Amino acid sequence: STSTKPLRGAFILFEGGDRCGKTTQSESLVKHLHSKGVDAELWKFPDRQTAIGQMINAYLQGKTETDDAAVHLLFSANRWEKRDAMLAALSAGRTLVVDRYAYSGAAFTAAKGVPGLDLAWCKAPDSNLPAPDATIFLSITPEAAAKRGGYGSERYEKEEMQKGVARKFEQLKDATWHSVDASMSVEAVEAEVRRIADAALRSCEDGRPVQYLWL
Ligand code: Z5A
Repeated sequence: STSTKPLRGAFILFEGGDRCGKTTQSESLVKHLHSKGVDAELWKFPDRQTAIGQMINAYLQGKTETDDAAVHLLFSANRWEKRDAMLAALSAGRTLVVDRYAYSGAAFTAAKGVPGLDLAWCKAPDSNLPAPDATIFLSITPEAAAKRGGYGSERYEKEEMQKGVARKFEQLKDATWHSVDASMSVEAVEAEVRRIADAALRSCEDGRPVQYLWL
């Protein structure tokens, strides 16, 4: 075939701690892909628009108190409710650039240190969700992140929590994982991100099927 349309879109995920630059880099990558004629869309989790997302939003803003296990399952359900749309977009050839996903889900809950809610328990509800083709982990020390302004007012935006989350992310590294030094300039991070994204797109053009968590 002479068509250059990929068989399916790529699932490119951004993960990382507070102020690592996910918003900056995910928006920039989508613009870059559009400029190359790639059908791409930016998704963000939690998706605060849905009914479940509104419950999560109220929790993150400290307006409601929810049991730690229950809120973990809400974050997961917020991904499950998007699963069909995600698979449909990928198979229609649309590349999804996603800001946070199941790795954040597991890392943040496990970092709370609640008895029983260990990493294995935290990963279980997301099992069999579509897996990313590439996970771009924007790595930054709390010290470097601190230079980007103070912590926000949401529930997890505290130094101790962020340090614990970084340790959990470390344990979640898998074959999709690409760690990028996020303390570099925006342009230097962009260059690394584009290189990783290009390779992910090529692997999908070569027929890599959609993968599933946590295989
Ligand atoms: N959470 C969870 O518990 N369970 C789950 O399943 C999921 C999430 C999915 C909300 O996430 C919270 O939900 C989050 C995890 C938890 N809690 N925390 N922390 P969110 O994604 O909505 O919120 P966020 O992680 O706090 O994102 P953010 O505040 O939007 O940060 P960011 O996107 O990583 O950073 P940014 O806005 O691109 O950059 C921050 C600043 O640094 C900004 O001023 C930039 O201009 C600047 N910047 C960016 N790049 C650079 C470079 N390279 N150099 C210098 N300055 C830079």
